[in-house]
Amino acid sequence: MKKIVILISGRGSNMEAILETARRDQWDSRVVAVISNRPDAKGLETAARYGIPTAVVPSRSYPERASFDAALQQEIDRHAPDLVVLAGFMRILTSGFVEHYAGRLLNIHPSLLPAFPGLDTHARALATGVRFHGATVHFVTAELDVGPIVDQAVVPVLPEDTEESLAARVLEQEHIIYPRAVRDVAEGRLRIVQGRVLPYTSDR
Ligand code: NHR
Ligand code: GAR
Repeated sequence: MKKIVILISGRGSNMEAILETARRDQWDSRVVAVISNRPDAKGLETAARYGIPTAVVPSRSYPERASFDAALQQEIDRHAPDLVVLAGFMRILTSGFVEHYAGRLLNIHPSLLPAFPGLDTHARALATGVRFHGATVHFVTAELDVGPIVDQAVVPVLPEDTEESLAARVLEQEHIIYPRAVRDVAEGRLRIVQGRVLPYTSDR
């Protein structure tokens, strides 16, 4: 049984998709804790409804990134997780933190990386006039939003789209690809080879 810790900052709909899928499909892996850097994150209540232990490590209370990351790492490691999942987690993490979880730290980013790393991805997609947009699940590395890609989903950008309508279309796909990716990584079905994510196969 693999142990998963989920980090959130807000609504937690991706977290809920993972909890719901894990329960429905009776995963062998288990979400052992949900941790937020914001005390007011709505996702904390959702996690509690699923009976998952929650904790807050308030980033506002730490003047330095390194001291926040150290406190967060300590809280995470109480659970000795096999996998740490960022789900709408809004704080850039220090290289020391990222290296501590190398190969077991996942993120979902709301764009088709390498397009639109960073924030405000839907507004930037609309402003750029791309015809397709989407979401990317990737391993987290020290450099922002460039880690090895686990999966992507594509959605069309429609002429009448607003930031909200586009975000909603992307989010629907996030809720499909993220639970699947989390399960595949937790259950050891994927490996990183020269910066690319490959399935384990019997013939290679
Ligand atoms: N940390 C590292 N080192 N590497 C990555 O790839 C990371 C990461 C931390 C978070 C998620 C990412 C996203 O999917 C993520 C990937 C926050 C920011 C940001 O600018 C950017 C990208 C992501 C998450 N955060 C501001 C900061 O100064 C704060 C913004 C806020 O609090 O609202 O940390 O998009
Ligand atoms: C999701 O769209 C996720 O991809 C994005 O924020 C939303 C969180 O929603 N993540 C980031 O922008 C990370 N910087 P959720 O809290 O309902 O899962």
